[in-house]
Amino acid sequence: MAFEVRLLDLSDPRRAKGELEAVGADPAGVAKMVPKASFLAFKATGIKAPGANILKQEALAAGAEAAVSRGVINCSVARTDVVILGTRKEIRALVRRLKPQPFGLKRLAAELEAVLGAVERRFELPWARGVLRLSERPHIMGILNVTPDSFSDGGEFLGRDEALARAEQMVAEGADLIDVGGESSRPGAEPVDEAVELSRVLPVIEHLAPRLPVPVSVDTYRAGVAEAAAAAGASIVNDISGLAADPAMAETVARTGAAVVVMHMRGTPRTMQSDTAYGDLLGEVCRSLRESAERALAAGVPAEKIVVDPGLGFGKTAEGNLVLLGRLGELRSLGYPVLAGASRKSFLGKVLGTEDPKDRLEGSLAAAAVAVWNGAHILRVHDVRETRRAAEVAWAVRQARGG
Ligand code: HH2
Repeated sequence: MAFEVRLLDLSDPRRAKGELEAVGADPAGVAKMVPKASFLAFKATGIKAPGANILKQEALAAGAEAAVSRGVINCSVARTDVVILGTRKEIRALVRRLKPQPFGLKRLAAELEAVLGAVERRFELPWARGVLRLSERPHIMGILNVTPDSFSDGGEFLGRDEALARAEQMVAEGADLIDVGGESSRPGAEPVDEAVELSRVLPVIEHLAPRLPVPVSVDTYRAGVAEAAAAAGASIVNDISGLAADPAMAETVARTGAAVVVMHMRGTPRTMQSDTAYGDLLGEVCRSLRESAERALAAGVPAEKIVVDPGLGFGKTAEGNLVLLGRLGELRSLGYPVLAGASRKSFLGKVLGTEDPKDRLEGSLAAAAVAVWNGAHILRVHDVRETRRAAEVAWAVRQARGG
């Protein structure tokens, strides 16, 4: 090849700047060209047909593209989903053009602008004794199940002393948070009484929270358990129902000052595997997480204390979990840090052909590396030392690549 033509991956603006500077481009030109280097794609739903016609025209005028249902031309459909394609520069121009337009396009412009901002946001999660700088490196949440029946480690850490020893071991291995759970949420699990859940988690959290140098979270969907756990020193409420199971949960989280992880799940652990078909998996997960986050905000939880989680293994097929992991980066549009919990789950067992959750370490580490590569901020895991090391390598590669 006389001119050595090759591909460049300039999706990150910093990388684009570096490559443009490397050819000696004029600094003013670099500033103009960087927004043309990264290509973005957005999906929006329920745009009114007349609005979609205008959107299409304005997108083309801005140099971008908008794919709409063919029925919008003669208004044979009332509304359409749209896919918007363009460089950062073109999308910004489109936003400007949409702002004065009717049929909901002003609102669409605002939402596009919000997502553009969300994608670049950096996150810090405050807790009573410090701040977790979530954008500076991947954080590891060590799992402490004080249950007799959790799918991979049930019955191992039930006592206060065993629980403390296990938590201290995980912190020594590099855990940045410890997640204490008193009810198994494995597929098909029956709920336990609130009193039973409390009797499992409270003594452990009371004992752990003042002794550990890292924040403790409580894995519960019950407001009563969250309230007592926060009073006992828990800093985070990890709610697998995304604040939907208990109507008092959002307000309880706000009042206690705890942070919250809102996870996506369809149904309950008992029923979730009976309906795993989605028309648009990513769309539904994003919509549901946005609703959960809005529930938290409306109750008074500050935005900086909200974390979102797609709920790997909760009401999805094995294939669906792989899709979610591979497309995890799309959750950035929500504007909150992302937690991923793939550790030892059965979709990994399916790929590896292993029924035994403890025989899924390598799969869990590969999933952790993919999650970090795709922008996960927190990994919820059983094997802390191994995940920390795998995550560090994935993170180092990401940094070397330039974001
Ligand atoms: N997974 C489990 C439980 N809680 N919380 C969040 N935020 N994300 C998850 O992916 C998640 C979770 C299930 O795993 P585990 O705690 O190991 O098992 P069990 O529910 O059987 O105790």
